[in-house]
Amino acid sequence: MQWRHVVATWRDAAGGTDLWLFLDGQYVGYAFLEGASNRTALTLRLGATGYYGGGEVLVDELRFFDWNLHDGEVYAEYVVSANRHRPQPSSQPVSTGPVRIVDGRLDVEGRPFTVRGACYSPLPIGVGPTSAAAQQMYGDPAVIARDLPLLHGLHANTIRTYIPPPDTALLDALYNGGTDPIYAILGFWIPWDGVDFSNPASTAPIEADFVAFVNRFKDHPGLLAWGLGNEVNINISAGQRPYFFVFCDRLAQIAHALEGAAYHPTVIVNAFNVYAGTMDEWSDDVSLPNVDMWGQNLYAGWDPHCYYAYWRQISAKPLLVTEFGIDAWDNAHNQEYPATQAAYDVRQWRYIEQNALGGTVFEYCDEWWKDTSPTTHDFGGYGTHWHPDGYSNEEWWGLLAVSDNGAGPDIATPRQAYFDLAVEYAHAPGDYDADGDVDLADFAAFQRCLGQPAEGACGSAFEFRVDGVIATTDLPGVVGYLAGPASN
Ligand SMILES: [Ca+2]
Ligand SMILES: [Ca+2]
Ligand SMILES: [Ca+2]
Ligand SMILES: [Ca+2]
Repeated sequence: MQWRHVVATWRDAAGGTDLWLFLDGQYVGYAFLEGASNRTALTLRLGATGYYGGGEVLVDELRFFDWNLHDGEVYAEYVVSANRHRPQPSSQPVSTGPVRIVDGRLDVEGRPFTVRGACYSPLPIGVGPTSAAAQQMYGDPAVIARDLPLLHGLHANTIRTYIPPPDTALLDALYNGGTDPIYAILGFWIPWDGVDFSNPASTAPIEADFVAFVNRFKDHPGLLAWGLGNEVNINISAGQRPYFFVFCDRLAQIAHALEGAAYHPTVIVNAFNVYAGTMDEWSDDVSLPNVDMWGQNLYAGWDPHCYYAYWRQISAKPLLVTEFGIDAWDNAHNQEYPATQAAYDVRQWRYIEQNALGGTVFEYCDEWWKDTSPTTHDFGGYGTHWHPDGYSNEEWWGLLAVSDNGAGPDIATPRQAYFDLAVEYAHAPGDYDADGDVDLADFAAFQRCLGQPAEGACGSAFEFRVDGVIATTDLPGVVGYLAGPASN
C-alpha cells in the first residue's frame, strides 16, 4: 500500500491540542494532547475520549507507518516508547495439575494445547439477561443436548462462559469422561458499579462469591482456567482502575491458595490491551505476580499488523484471545453477509493461532436480548471501524443463528462461519491430514497447495503468512512444525 497524501493537522483546544491524521484524504485517527504547551510533559489521550489510554509524555516526533494505524497500535507504540511497562516472566511454580503453563505455553494433560474455542452464552429467545431464567442458561439439559454435537462439529476444544453455571451438568457433558473432551474457561463476573476497589470492605462480598465459585468447580476435570471479569478495564472509572487490577491479582492469589500446587491458571479478561501492562495503571507484570495470563477481547479487523509484536514487549504473560470475530449482519445493505463474517473469523483466527495461546470466537449463537425486546431479532449496536460495514449489530454475532421452537429449545442453524472455522479448528498448523503430527505426508500436501488460495484444508494448515494464498513465503512456517507434534 502506498499513500499519495499524508496530512497531520492540529489546533489549540481547551486544555491542550487536538491532533488528526489523514491518509489519502481519509481520516484515520485522533489524539488529544493535554497540557499547556507541547514543549513540556503532556498527558496524551488516545481515541476520541481517551478510550485507549493515556499518560505523561513529551511529544517531539510524529511517526508514520505504512499501514492504517489503529488506535490500539498507537497506544501500544506509546507504551513502548514511554517505558511504562515491565515485562517479567512469572515466578509462579508450574502447576502440578492437568492444566499447566510451561515456558509461556499451555499444556493440558501432558500435551501442548491451543485453545480452539467459542464464547458460549446461549440465552434463549425471550429471556432477558437479569431474569431468573438467565441464571439457568448453562443448566438446561435440552440446550446442552442441542449444543454438544454442534460444539464437536466445530472441533472446538474449549468454551468460555460469562457467569457461573448453576451446577456441573454442562461441564460433565463437555468433558465426557475424558473422551474427546471440551474444556471450559469459567468466567467470574466482576461488577464495577458502586464498588470501591480500594476498600476491602467494599470488595469483601465479591471475594466471598469468588471463594465459593472456586471451591465449587476447582476439582472438575473439565476446568481449563478462571476468567476474571469481562471488559471491566474500559468500563470502570480511571481512579478505580489501578485498584481493580490489583484486586484481580488478589483473586488470583485466592484461587491459587484454594487449589494449592495443582492450581488452574487465572486470566484477566480485558477489552483489547487498553490500560493493561502499564505501570501507570498498576497493571504491569510486576504489579500482578499472581495473574497467569492476559485475556483480550480483540476485534482487530482484517489485519492486526504488528499488534501482537507490540504486545510481547508490554507483558511477558501469555495471551489468550477471549473474544474475536465480527457479526453476520451487513448494516450497510440490510442483509446478512455470511461469507464476510466467515472470512473475518477465519483470518483473525489464523493470526491468533500463531501469536497467542488460542482464542474463543465471539460467539457461539445469536443473543436476542441485547437490543429492544428479547423476543425480537433487532439490529441495534454501535458504529465501529473494525467491521467492513462500520457497525456492530449486537444480536447477530453467532456462528449459529437461532429461531423459536415453541416449548422446545431454540433451533440453532449454522452460518458459513461455523463451517469455515470448523475446518480451521480441525487442523493444527502444518497438519494437513489432521492426524496429530506434521510429517512428510503433510509436506507433500503443502507442495500441492502451493499457488492455491488459502482456503479449506490448504489454508487452515499452511497459511502462515496471512495474505490469502499459499506461497513459498509460507514455507518457513511449515518447516518449523515438521517432525514436531501438532497441538491438541
Ligand atoms: Ca432483541
Ligand atoms: Ca454488522
Ligand atoms: Ca499430519
Ligand atoms: Ca500465505
